[in-house]
Amino acid sequence: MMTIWKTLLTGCCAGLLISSSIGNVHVSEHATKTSDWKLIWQDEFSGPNGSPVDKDKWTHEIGGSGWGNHELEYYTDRTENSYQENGNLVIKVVNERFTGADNTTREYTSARITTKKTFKAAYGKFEARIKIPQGQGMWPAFWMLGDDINTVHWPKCGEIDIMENIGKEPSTIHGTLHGPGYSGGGGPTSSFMLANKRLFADDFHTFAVEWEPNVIRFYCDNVLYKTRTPADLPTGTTWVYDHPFFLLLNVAVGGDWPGSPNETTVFPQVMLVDYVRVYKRTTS
Ligand SMILES: [Ca+2]
Repeated sequence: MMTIWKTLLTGCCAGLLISSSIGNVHVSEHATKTSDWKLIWQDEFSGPNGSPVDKDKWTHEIGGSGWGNHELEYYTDRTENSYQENGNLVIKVVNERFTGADNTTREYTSARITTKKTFKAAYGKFEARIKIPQGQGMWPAFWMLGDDINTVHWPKCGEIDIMENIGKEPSTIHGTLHGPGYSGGGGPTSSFMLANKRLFADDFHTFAVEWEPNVIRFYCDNVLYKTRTPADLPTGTTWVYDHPFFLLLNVAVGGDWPGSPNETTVFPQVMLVDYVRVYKRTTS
């Protein structure tokens, strides 16, 4: 059964918009070969330990508005919340009282970075290797938004959620599409679950989509777990995945979908990102 949370557009940025449906995972063979793809953009996060994210590649989104999902964190651009270390991007979730320039006070801080100003692409393979945080209330995500968000607005710009996890489901990640008329529960969503109750937070895993005209394929650890086409959209709605999108990485705390942290949640939490790589298809 779908569960729906409505996301509002706040300023220049859309929040996460989620629907959840844990069902059977249909695993298929890889649709393409590695040699079909040429690397065109990457961040390996190999800067000096403690250094901030590369400003030529990422921009911070700052604020504690709740991001349309009643989230509890304040996103900052401080190196307390995001930095490079040992070849990884670290997004660190801290339980601390923080008041931002907008006078909003939150009890948690975290980071949300985007390539909105620095990189966008239409079609391609978009992949990240990530070790997610854990605990009730955590909501890490690797996702994309249409670059026309400021003109046509969300959800018409389109949203591709390559990986989302909520702490209460430590063995499951979700891949979802959202667009006009399917911004809520109508957004085609699917899940990938680790076997034997293994936890995503215990290891690095790769999360990817292969996005081509009229098809988006979702992968976890190189396993194709869902293929989406316009036929999967609700009747009368439009496939909006035909223009450039940009990337986002963030860890939200609380909000309508994951619920709030509780006494079992351990802070600080970190999301480690070994790399983000984008490929263009070289074959047809
Ligand atoms: Ca790396």
